[in-house]
Amino acid sequence: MNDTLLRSVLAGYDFPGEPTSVTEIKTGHINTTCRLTFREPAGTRDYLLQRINTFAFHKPEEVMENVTLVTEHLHRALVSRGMDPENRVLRVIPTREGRPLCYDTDGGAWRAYNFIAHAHSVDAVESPEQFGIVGRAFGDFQSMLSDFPIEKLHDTIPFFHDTIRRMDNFEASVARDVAGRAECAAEEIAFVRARREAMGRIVRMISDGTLPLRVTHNDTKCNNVMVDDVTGEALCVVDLDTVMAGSALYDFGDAIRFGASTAAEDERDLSKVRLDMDLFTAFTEGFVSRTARGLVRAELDNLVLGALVMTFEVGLRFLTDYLDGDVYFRIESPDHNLARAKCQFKLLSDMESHRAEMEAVVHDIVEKHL
Ligand code: GN1
Ligand code: MG
Repeated sequence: MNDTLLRSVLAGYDFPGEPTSVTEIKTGHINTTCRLTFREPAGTRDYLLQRINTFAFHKPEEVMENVTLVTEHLHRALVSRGMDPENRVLRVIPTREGRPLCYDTDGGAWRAYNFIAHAHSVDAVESPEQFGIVGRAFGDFQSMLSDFPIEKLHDTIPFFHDTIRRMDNFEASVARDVAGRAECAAEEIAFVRARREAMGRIVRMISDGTLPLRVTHNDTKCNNVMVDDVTGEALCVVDLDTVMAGSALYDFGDAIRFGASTAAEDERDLSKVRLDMDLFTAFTEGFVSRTARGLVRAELDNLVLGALVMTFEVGLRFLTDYLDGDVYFRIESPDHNLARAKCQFKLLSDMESHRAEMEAVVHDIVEKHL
């Protein structure tokens, strides 16, 4: 992290106390995040400072309008449920001028949040119980925002989960082949093309009104839930930049894609990549127990489709970025995006062969909670 830039950002805030440390947090492929520690008379206090990646988010002001409205709504929802919102919801820390964003001397856009204390997030789920907790957390998130005025939300990344548009962009990238990589990805390109029709179903069901639009998180990886260091209970859902109007299937599906896999998102040994049915069942139970009554039948009936489509879509995005020469996702090796795509497609193939089992699990859980 660049010290001069950081100093110019810190000067924009009125943090009480003396800064004692700045530590970069490396989870996340998009934004740059760090933890700031300040010494105060009564002890130390931490904040989360993040630079918003404006290549991904073209209008950071709109991101912060969404985040402010959503966090205020969540705060009120927690209070009305008799919960203490402290440490359970992000709070935007305003700059000296009272603004939600601070621009550094290079024009980079930064924002600060309260730091969720005595908590951590998990990149790999350790047990079905733990994933059930994550399921309840995203289910509660969905239900606490069910009365949020959706028309107030900006599309921070337009067409974010528009799988059909993403397939069109992918075809354009294959045709351009700017990095000369299409030949190395021939098998994956064929894999995508074979699923073009099937994977457009959610978008079509939204357009024809079968699926309603809801306030959705849109990036429901398990590491976006902070859990209590001691009790393991979920405290706070974070990474709210992509909260937009979307389908509940996206949130269910993306959580399964990431958390119910037997391997990391970029595992290269594909023999290790499968869907773990126990994890799938535990998350479904958690999520559906909190949302069943708020969702319509078409949503409950298509949760499994959500898992398939989200796995496909992220794989497609990794593959597209590989073809484009790695312009979007942060990578650690030249073929990282291709490895990620292969891993997602292996997971999707496994889901396709266990689809009937997945449908049966969802069916039983839904019936139980309706
Ligand atoms: C990105 O914020 P982060 O790094 O958790 C991406 C998600 C992908 C995810 C894949 C704004 O999420 O859409 O699902 O990587 N976020 C954005 O790991 O594009
Ligand atoms: Mg994210």
